[in-house]
Amino acid sequence: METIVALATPALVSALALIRVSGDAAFSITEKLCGKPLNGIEKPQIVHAYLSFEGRNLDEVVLLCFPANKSMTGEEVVEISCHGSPLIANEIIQAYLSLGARYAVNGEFTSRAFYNGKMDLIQAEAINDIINATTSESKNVAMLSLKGETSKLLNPFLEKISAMLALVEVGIDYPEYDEEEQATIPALLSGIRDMKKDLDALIEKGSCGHYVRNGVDIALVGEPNVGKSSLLNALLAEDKAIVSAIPGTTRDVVEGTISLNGLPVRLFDTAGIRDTEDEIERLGVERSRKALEKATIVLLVRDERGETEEYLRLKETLQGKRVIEVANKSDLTKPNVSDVCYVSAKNGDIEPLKKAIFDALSLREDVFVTPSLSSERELALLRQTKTALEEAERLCMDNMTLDIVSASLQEAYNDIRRLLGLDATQDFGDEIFSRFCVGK
Ligand SMILES: Nc1nc2c(ncn2[C@@H]2O[C@H](COP(=O)(O)OP(=O)(O)OP(=O)(O)O)[C@@H](O)[C@H]2O)c(=O)[nH]1
Ligand SMILES: [Mg+2]
Repeated sequence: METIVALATPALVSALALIRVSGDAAFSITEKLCGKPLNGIEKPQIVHAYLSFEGRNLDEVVLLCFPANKSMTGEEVVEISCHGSPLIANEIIQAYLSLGARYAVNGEFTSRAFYNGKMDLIQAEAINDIINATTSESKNVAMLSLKGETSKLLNPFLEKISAMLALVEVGIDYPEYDEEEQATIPALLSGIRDMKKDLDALIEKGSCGHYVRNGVDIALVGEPNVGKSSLLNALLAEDKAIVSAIPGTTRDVVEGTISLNGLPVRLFDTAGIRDTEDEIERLGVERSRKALEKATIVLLVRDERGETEEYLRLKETLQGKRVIEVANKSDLTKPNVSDVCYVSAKNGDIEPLKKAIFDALSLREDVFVTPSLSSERELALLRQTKTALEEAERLCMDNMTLDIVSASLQEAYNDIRRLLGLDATQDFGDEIFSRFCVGK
């Protein structure tokens, strides 16, 4: 493979920078720059060296040299730890480019690892998740994927379907065989139904895992002065938004991020919604409406006045959204309605709201500590697998022949292989890895 090079650390002044090189000529180009023999290295080795090119000293570096059979990409890899100056890093990269390497594209190191069979697609995607995770919990779950724990969830499906397909084959090819060794429609049907149940559980868990992986957007909406900004500040434990007794204080959307027991949450405090003559406030109200459209959960906030006409009107427009009704200023009233979350932003009494958010997402504790198939790609393929199984179930019920049922089962089998990235084409992989950054 062509030799690729990229800076793996940010192009900023720092203590050290790391440059990564991978490909057939990784060792031979490095030899030219450091003047030390590297070809023939059989296990990972640390080499101290001075790099120079065309008579110029580049830097004193530490080289981590991995032979192809012991590297992350499955090719010769050299990781150059140099002094953390963008200038030095660039000079080293330019020297590699002059000697035949080319600059890596996004995610190319990981995609090579994938195509060289060093990891499956779920593991490769986990690398991106680990780097982008914003809470320890989401990072820990991504680590499970990297270790292959998530991929393992799919093995029982592959095993069950291939066992079924094998029995069907026997039935089609050797109809004279013992009944016991052949697939029968009732046996297939029960196997398919069991798998569908397991798949449903996987999809449900994955949908929750999706929130842990990607976080949720939560918008605070309500009439002016009910305490939305005060609630935002209480949730963030920080005086981020301006609070005042004057209705119409907040105009722009104010954003903040928190980890809610490990769940990454992006909060959007918005302008109080009301009809107004004030041009700036009106623009603010428009932004509030946009923010609530995007939100996964809407916190519909009211105060001690309870359900006002405007509140009910707003509630009406939120049909079909996940809404938590929040009664703020509970220090001024006694809770008297169920299904409403009583809080006091002023006293910092917001625990019930945190619980309500978890409940609204049906989040169980185990999604923070166990693997799940939770990316959009994974969930889409799981749903596709389910459709294929449903089709197989329907064909069984219609008493179709084994070969027809078998085609749907094969479809389900292929979907699961696709989940793992088996049989992936180059275009398909390029699409996925383009979301990575250079150097990964
Ligand atoms: N007693 C009491 N007062 C509160 C509470 N939360 C907020 N307030 C007061 O209510 C007033 C309005 O609070 P804000 O947080 O600015 O209300 P808002 O909904 O953001 O208002 P707008 O930005 O104008 O839409 C302020 O005087 C707050 O001190 C609470 O829990 N209890
Ligand atoms: Mg406000």
